[in-house]
Amino acid sequence: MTDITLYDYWRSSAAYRVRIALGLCGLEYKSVPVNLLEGEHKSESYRALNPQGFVPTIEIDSLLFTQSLAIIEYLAELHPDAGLLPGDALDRQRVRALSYAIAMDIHPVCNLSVAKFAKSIAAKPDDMPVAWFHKFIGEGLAAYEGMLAQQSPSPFSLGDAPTMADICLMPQLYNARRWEVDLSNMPRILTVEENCNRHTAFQAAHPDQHKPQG
Ligand SMILES: N[C@@H](CCC(=O)N[C@@H](CS)C(=O)NCC(=O)O)C(=O)O
Repeated sequence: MTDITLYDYWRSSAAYRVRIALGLCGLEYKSVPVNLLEGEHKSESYRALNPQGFVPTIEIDSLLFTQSLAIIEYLAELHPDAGLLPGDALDRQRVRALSYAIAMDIHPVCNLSVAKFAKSIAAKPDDMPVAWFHKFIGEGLAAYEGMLAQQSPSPFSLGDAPTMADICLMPQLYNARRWEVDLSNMPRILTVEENCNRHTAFQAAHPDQHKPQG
């Protein structure tokens, strides 16, 4: 892999996942910002790259890839030593289950366009989006905590090193904190968060490092 361009938005959880994965694989990349608030992801030129009109899109050696988990699994196959997915089939299943609990069950209902539409038809629009995010992020993360509690304690979501599960968890926690979701009853998640926060790949991918200047 020589030439990598990430179509990115600093606060996008899905793009943040891919930034972490690239860091864990030790891959350098060029970032092209796509401003979601200005609707750039719905433009004809961006949809030519990603027909779904979502970020991220990644271009690797002139090939386009979409869907953050599919991108991460592709990177995992090309860079098995990065440990994004464990070598053992049972552990891989566990990591995927944790990852999907966030990426497929929490994230889609908290997407910008979904929350905006929900607000437009809500009986109590003034409660939106806070009540919405508190419910779906709070319940979803409580379930993730329950999944961790079924396993023996470990520094990361599964084992002693970060995997795709932590890559999905950290952006979701960033959002949870942004919306002030109560995480106090989630000790296993808080331990994982602390360990990820010490890791350079997670630090470098943090939205604060990718926020537009000025
Ligand atoms: N399943 C997709 C989801 C991508 C996605 O939802 N991206 C969000 C940002 S985190 C987006 O582009 N939202 C734009 C919108 O909702 O209009 C993936 O994992 O790549």
